Amino acid sequence: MESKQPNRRRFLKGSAALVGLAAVGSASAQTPAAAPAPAAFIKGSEEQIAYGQRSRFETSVRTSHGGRKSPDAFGLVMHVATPLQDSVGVITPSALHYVATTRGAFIPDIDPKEHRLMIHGMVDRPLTFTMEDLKRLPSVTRLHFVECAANRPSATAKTIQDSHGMTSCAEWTGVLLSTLLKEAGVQSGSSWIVAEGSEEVKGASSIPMEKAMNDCIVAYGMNGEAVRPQQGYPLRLLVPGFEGIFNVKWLRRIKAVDQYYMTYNDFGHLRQEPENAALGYQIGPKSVITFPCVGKQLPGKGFYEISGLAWSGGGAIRRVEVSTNGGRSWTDAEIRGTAQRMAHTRFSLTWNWDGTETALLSRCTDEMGKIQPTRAQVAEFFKVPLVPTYRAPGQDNTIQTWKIASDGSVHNAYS
Ligand SMILES: Nc1nc2c(c(=O)[nH]1)N[C@H]1C(S)=C(S)[C@@H](COP(=O)(O)O)O[C@H]1N2
Ligand SMILES: [Mo]
Repeated sequence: MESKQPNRRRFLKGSAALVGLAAVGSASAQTPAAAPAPAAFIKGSEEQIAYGQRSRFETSVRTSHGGRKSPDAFGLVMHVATPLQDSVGVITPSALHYVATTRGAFIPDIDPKEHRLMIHGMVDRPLTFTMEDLKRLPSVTRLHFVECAANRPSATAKTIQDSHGMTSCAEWTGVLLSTLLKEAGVQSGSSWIVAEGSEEVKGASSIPMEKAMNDCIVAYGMNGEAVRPQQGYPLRLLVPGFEGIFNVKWLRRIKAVDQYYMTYNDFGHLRQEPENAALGYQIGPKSVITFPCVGKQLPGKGFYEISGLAWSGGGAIRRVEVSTNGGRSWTDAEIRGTAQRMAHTRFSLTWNWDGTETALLSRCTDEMGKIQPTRAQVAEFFKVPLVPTYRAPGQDNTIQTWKIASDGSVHNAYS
């Protein structure tokens, strides 16, 4: 990113900025003081030593999504959202990764020693892999986001967790699916795969062979340890940049076939209208400002770092622009770290709030040159009127607006 690097430096050099910064700490005429000696200490326990826990003062948690309580009265796990309002950097801790089950699921309790992955159908050599077999094969480790179709900007959600928390980003380790398919020898004429999970309803998805042979990962590792049960332990499919439902968890079977197969997932999920269906595959460029965001309270005018996440199914994020005046003008934000392909990318922009009512927006551009749209642009594209209740079809990647009131409270609005 050779974009506006100097912005921040220029900002910090300005004398107005220094006054602003002083207001961030509790500066006063008194002598500055470091933190007092701790009043209490954590007594070591075998458990803490064996598997670490976060501080008891850290309370950020996942919450049920879409009005479906999780777990429900039967112990089924439904949709659960990531607390993006508390996120820093780009990796979602495994314990906070969002969870989606298509119809609610009892999380399978799979013994990895018993688990098998079968590859069959239109292949020369049907194969069965144990977890040990898979771990002997060449591996890849890549940062990728997963996002559910239930994730959409909102004018009414009370938290960003509700509107945008059905996406997370983790470091995934596993074997490229192409390695396994080449080993099995895919027959000419096979143009799709059907990937199937192990739970009672056998969540399954049809995926184009071209994608299967490109960058899909049969993953056993997540953020440096085994994939968590809620994310598909011991094995899940990662289909980078495609809608969440393709990322089959508790993966047990991959069948090479010659056509799209309808699965349990198709009912009520992937629509048949062409524009909906197409939008369900590769996720478009999307970004959201995670600070400030709805529900936060700015203590007063002065210096802030606007920060957010951008991602795209079309590759790496090339550019993020932020507007601090309701979309009238845009400034290039800084990309924090290295933008990875099909991964959350952190951006930020320094901002000196003058204390008046305004609105913050972000929009990103991916390596294909695709730009995140407004709702109005999507409605125009599909030639439908932009009524207040208009929902962009498919995976909604439209811009989210945060309104800043003069009292510093932050509210949401549609773009
Ligand atoms: N076997 C199986 N795989 C599944 C699902 C499921 O219900 N069963 N849910 C899908 C949906 S809808 C999404 S959005 C992603 C969510 O992945 P996560 O729970 O690891 O965040 O998993 C997909 N894979
Ligand atoms: Mo989903």
